[in-house]
Amino acid sequence: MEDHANLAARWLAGAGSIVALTGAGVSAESGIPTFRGEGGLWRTYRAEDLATPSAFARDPILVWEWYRYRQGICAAAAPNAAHAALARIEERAPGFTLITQNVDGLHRRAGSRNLVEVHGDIFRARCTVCGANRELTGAEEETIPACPGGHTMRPDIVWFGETLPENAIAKAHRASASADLFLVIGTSAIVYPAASFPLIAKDRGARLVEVNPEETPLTPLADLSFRGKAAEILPLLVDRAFSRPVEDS
Ligand code: BJW
Repeated sequence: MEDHANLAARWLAGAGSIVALTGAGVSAESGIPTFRGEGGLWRTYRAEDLATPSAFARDPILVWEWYRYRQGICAAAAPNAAHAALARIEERAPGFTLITQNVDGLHRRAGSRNLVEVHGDIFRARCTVCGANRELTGAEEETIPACPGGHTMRPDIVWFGETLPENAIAKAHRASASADLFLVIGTSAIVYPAASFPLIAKDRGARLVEVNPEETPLTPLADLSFRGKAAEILPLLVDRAFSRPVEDS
């Protein structure tokens, strides 16, 4: 672990273009449940009932109630040491791109700015008719928000079977294709197309570093795998990379 940490720190300090892909595990230590695994949302709720266009068409009140409940959890949560470490990488490595599957807003609250949110934002609603998009403050009275034209709005989230925002995909693809170091943090790496970004980077010769307490389908491809919590491992790597002079890799 010690040697691996030093090596990863050297790669971080020396890389010209760093990209990270994060998933629900990065927010686990902020108290936000993951989707799969122990305590995961999909262990209690069926995705088909809550996170698909047909679920919303069938019962928009149920879907909104579930998202309001989760907004409450996200609003009460605070960014953890992993979010802070990623924001610090951006300060030190200006070309850094952070691709997140998370909709909780914690990366932004931690200070990350070059951020690509590929699955949407739980604090926004989008009109199902005109596409109008607005922030939800939590103070709204109505269960189902409406746009100024009176049409039903939905959570601005990418559900199963839906395409991801075109701009986000293009930016994530571009960054992945030109990365020379790609960090995969706290994701089961089974949901596509997000899980393809590290594969694109690896294909183009990038080094792949994974941080996750569990193995994932990407583990066999990783140049280094850290089996641990993001909020413990990432600050360690970032401290080593940027707090002291680094020898050549
Ligand atoms: C820690 C930790 C700690 C714990 N520290 N780590 C190719 C093949 C087969 C199917 C498909 C395919 N391409 C597309 C599909 C269909 C589908 C898909 O991928 N399905 C797979 C499940 C098989 N993809 C889609 O439908 C996507 N759209 C699409 O592809 O459009 C084109 C198209 C249309 C029609 C047909 C075909 C193609 C859209 C995907 C949208 C995903 N949406 C969700 C829900 C959002 C709703 C919401 O938030 O309410 O996004 S699903 C859910 O999974 C959420 C997450 O962003 C996403 C990824 O999950 P994540 O983040 O990896 O979380 P977990 O829980 O899975 O993992 C947590 C990890 O953290 C674990 O590994 C832990 O070990 C770890 N961990 N504690 C570090 N402390």
